[in-house]
Amino acid sequence: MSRIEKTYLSDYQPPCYTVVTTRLLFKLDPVSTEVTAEYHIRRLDPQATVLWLDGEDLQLDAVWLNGEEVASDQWHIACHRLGLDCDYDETIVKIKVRIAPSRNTQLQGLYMSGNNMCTQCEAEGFRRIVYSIDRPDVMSTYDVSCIYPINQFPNVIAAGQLVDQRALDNDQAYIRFVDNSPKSSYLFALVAGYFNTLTDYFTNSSGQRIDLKIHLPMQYTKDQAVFAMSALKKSMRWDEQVYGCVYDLPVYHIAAFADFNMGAMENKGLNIFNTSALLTLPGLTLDSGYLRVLSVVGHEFFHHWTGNRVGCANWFQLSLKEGLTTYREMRFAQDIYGDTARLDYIHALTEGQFREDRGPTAHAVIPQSYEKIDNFYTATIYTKGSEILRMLEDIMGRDVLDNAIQSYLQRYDGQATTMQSFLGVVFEHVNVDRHAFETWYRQIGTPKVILTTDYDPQQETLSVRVEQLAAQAKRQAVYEPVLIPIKCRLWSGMGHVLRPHADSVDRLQDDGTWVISTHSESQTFVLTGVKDKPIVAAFIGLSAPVVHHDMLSLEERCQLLVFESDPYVKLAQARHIWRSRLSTIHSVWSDVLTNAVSQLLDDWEQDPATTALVLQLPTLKSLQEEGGFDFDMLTQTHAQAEQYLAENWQTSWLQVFRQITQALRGAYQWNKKDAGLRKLRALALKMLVLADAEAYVPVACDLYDAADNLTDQAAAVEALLHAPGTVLEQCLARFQAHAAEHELLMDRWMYWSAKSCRDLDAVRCLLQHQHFLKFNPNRMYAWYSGMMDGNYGVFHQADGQGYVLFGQLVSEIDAVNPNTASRLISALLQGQYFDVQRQAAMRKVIALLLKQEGVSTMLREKLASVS
Ligand code: HT7
Ligand code: ZN
Repeated sequence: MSRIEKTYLSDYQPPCYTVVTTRLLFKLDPVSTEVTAEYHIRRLDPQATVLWLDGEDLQLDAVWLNGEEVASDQWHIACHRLGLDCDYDETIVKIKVRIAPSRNTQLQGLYMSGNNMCTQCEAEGFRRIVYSIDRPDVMSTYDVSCIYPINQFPNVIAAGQLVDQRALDNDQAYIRFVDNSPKSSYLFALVAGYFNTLTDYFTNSSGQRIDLKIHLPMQYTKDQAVFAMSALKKSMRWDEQVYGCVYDLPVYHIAAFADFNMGAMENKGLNIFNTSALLTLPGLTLDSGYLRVLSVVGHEFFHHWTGNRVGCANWFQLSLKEGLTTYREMRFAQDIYGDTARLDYIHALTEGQFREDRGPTAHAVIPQSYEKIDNFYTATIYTKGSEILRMLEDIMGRDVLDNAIQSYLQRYDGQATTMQSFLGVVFEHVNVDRHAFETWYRQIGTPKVILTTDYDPQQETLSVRVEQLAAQAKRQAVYEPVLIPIKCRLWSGMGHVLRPHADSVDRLQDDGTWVISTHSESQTFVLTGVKDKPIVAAFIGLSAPVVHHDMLSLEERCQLLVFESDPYVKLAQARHIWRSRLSTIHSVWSDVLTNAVSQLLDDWEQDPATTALVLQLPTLKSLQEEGGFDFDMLTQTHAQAEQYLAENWQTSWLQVFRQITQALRGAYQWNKKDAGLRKLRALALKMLVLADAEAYVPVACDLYDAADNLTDQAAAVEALLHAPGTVLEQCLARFQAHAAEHELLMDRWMYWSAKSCRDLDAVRCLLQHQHFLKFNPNRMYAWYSGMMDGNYGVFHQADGQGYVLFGQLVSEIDAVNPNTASRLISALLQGQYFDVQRQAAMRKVIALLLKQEGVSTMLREKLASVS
């Protein structure tokens, strides 16, 4: 049984010893790599006499203290820690261990990806390489040498300056890198193998030349890294211009691997990427994938300042680097791609983070305790952390916020710090209720905001009453109000913007938007100068991470769908409409809704991407896991409503399809305009196939045949998912044949195959497929997303057999890679929204997994959250 040990924020103590310099020598060998670490240790706490070093899965060979070998009976190893008596102010500790990269299937520490070697040290992976003080507030310089078989690993790269490289006897070689700016151990990185390297350079604002190198395993051609390289250069320039953050190391390496637990890792000077977050080609990458690569490349680069140069004192502060970097990434994506990029972050919040808050693993942005910090790389830490900062844009203005962030970076450069320090700087720039703002970081759960309005035509005043409470009142006994900015715009019933008097609101803008900020449980704002009875478009741009309710009628919601230009308001209203209409078996449709749909389809050219999102029904998963539905009934009404949407507007869908096809003539280009058109055309095609399969399946097949890009192929396949007969199977077989060329295409094939399984036997069959690679995270997430996006009904079939099958799979994966298992399991943790029969079946599987011998700490922590 793995250890059960919690770490508490309240127990945090600064380190007793720190590491001044780290010298590492690797003798690289996939089967048995020898690692020697020599640390210059400095005592910080004069009372300390025992130096504790972290280590996991290491074979300890020898230890030296100030040049003297320590006899093995003097080592104390307990609970993954090595204790050494060390009653000195300055000490040189040398440690030799052996590790086995080829047996490291967890993908944490030093491991093999194919024939190449790479590292992943965040959060606590460095201790799987060598005994170390593996905590983020210990920062040291690194001097890294490697002896390696030159034929097996012709390229070996670590961060820092290359200071020596030579051939040795017996086909061995030696290389040495020195990184003199202190960094935390989780930022250490090393890669080795055969690479195709794309090179370029960037001249920073101080005139210094930075060499840029993207290293790809040999099976990938360099053209697949060209887009990422241009994204890197854009992020470097952008960070200089917006935040004054200059990159000043002589080289910036990126290496990509197909086996990686997350999207990418910001190791200082040597980022490591999942191939799925780096490689692009039109035939390989969806439109959404290009935006993801742009954002992830930016994100990792922005960590150079927010995370690497200014770090976290402990892992409870994870959102200090991840929330802030996600916020900067979003700003970058919006500046480069356009404001529509915001929609992805809104989606991550409302679909990912809100769901997390509703489930058993809900936690605060600054959690109070954890068992495995790896379980806390969550939507709450990243997305909610970012959205909390984004609120400050509407409270204090972007420029003031940017200045505050810059001051923080200057003040704490080279240090590992806390959220408190960051907020301390922010509150030097703005005068708001600090307590109510900081509550966002401590309190678990999504706030719910209820808006009620009262218009007085005589006085021309609008009273807006704002109440806030816990969205999940049952789970949150005490709710503390938080600071919430609400950005709004008023519409007349005729579609004109109504402007209140500027002195009755904050930040009244030319576009008619304004802000009210509340920090109490209930507050009423009185707006003056409102000339007509208004419809309030509230939370424009999603100005706070809350769920909100208003008292609008269906007619008013439909008016907002048509009048309002803000995509979030449109989406929120559409979601509200679909949700409330689908919750009854009575007719979903009414005249006002029908007219609004017609109008949106007539005006599709205004904003094709948002039109597609508004007219796409929310997924079964998203509706069910918000609560309030009988699953079997929802499945039925959802299918009926979609069918009606397809059939009733068949002529409009066809017109949209034809007009867009006309507009998209010419070779594929990734840009906002074309991507929006492709998105809406994909929906139109799906609707046409639903409405009349006989007529439109051939149209989908033609699109597939003619496509010069994956996005259009995807549009065809997604439409064919609704076709009767074997046409989809044939199409997928063709896709599979060419997907063999690239594992990212095989991931896509796996996604569609999982989506298209019509029963559990088909799922079982897929699990036996040669390309169902249980131990490759990308392949497993592809399968999982396919199941959840398109096959939710099979997974949740009433007899619970879907859960049993899934439980077995997760258990097998856990034995090899707990990180993947722990991420996949979340599907089983949302039982509370299902009927008792399904709930019981989920619990049974959870109980079984918990009892299993050898269940990992990561998975157990998640399972145990369902109590
Ligand atoms: N900071 C990176 C975190 C990360 C990670 C964490 C746990 C296990 C594997 C991991 N790979 C990368 C990602 C980022 O936010 O940039
Ligand atoms: Zn990050």
